[in-house]
Amino acid sequence: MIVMSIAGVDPSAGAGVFADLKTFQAIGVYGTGIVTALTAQNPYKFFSTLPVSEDYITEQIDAVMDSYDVEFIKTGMLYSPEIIKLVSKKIKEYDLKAVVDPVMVATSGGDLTQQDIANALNKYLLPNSILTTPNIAEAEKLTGLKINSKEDAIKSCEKIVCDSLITGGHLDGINTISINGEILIEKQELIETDNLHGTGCNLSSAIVAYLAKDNDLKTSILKSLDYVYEGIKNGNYGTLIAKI
Ligand code: PXL
Repeated sequence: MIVMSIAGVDPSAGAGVFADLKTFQAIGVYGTGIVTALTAQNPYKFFSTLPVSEDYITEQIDAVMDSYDVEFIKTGMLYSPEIIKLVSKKIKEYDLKAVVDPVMVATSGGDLTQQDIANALNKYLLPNSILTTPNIAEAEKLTGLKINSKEDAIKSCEKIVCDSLITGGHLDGINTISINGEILIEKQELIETDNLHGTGCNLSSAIVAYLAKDNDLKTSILKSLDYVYEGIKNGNYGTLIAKI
């Protein structure tokens, strides 16, 4: 059970590849990590981004695929339309099942993408993916539809070109799931906390880990929503990391 994260590095390790690896480990799968960009940030402040060249991202993916048998991957911060294109090419080349966290803006307001990447995600990556996990703002960018209610979220979910989970942290805890055209609503209580940095990263990597452990997509999503919820309650992410 070897999985892969293709994402950016957050050195404070609440988000990005480092966080993904911790989640893979916690759920019991072996994680590999492809770095698309370095960032300098902490949960409160974003300083800067240093993208990795497309050639070197390609070399990292090929190096891992050369010796590991990977079936499920997640993608996080992909930074540019060019990186999105190369990742979707690799997904096809290696027949990978991808869960896409369509990362666009950091919680701390940092520059996680070079420009508007919603088009490139819709055109190149999502049609070749098994699931995408946008939050409300990302879903609005992907679909062009405003989301103010459960009904709006359902419409957006149905418009996204692959199966989708629109997370409900900014919609009263209402998570909207669309699998094979079927809608499922999973409501969670909101928790009063500032311990939210990286929750999206950890959610998508948990889904990949549960998929690799032979759960179906719906079960993997529901288990991952619980996993992240417990993590938020226990202070496992960004800001309260010292409590571990
Ligand atoms: O959660 C979005 C995200 C993804 N990837 C990296 C990040 C962040 C948020 O800060 O830093 C590298």
